[in-house]
Amino acid sequence: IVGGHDAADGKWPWQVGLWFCHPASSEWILWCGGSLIHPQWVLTAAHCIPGRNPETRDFKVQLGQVRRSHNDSVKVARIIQHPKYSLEQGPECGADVALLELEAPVQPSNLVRWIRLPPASSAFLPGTRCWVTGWGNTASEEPMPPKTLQEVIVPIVADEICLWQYLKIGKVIRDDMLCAGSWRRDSCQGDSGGPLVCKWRDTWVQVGVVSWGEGCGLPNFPGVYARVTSFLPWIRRHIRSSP
Ligand code: 4AZ
Repeated sequence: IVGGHDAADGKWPWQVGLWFCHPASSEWILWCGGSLIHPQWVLTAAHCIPGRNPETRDFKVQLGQVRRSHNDSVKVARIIQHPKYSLEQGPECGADVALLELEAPVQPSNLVRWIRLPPASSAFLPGTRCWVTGWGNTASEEPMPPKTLQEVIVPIVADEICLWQYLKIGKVIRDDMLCAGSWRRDSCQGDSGGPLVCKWRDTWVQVGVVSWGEGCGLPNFPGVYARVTSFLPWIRRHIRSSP
């Protein structure tokens, strides 16, 4: 997160940290963000799941803590990547969402709670002040991962403005993406998979999943997010069909 500050305990109770056992060093690293969208399901980015045959044992999920810690993390039982996500092309081709089923449902508390998905009909006007959270880099030039979860306000950017700005560097913003952020307020590497949340009629809803962007916090290049409303039927189908 660029331009943010430390989040207070319990302010973003759906935020999770996705830990990955790095094959080269076999060390656990805080690899990506994610969000609890149900007692037993986490939404994250498809590009946070490396490789063709990911193993559930290489992942674990940190809940209810703003500090980086995998001490009481939860195991992953199942990984479901969106079928339209392309491993070869990466997040710029869209469908950058994945679901993680946890081994057991979590108990809600002051520190752990799931976030609502937005109604299919919801729309957020350009300029709407939403929030993005994560443990990713706080600057693009000087990677400096923070100890505490960071939060920052990012305005929703009009689709046509974002499309035009990225077209100038030869990149296409697709219908299943949305843009948010401004100069010096953005998500960054390491925040991927984490939630972009907005208030909808007085309740928080998750509007985006941190996906990609040109640098971090640059003028004219807002952060690009997977648009949650584009994936509602896919998400609901998987969550419903679990035992
Ligand atoms: C990344 O590399 C990344 N500024 C994530 C988010 C953004 C840029 C890059 C958005 O994972």
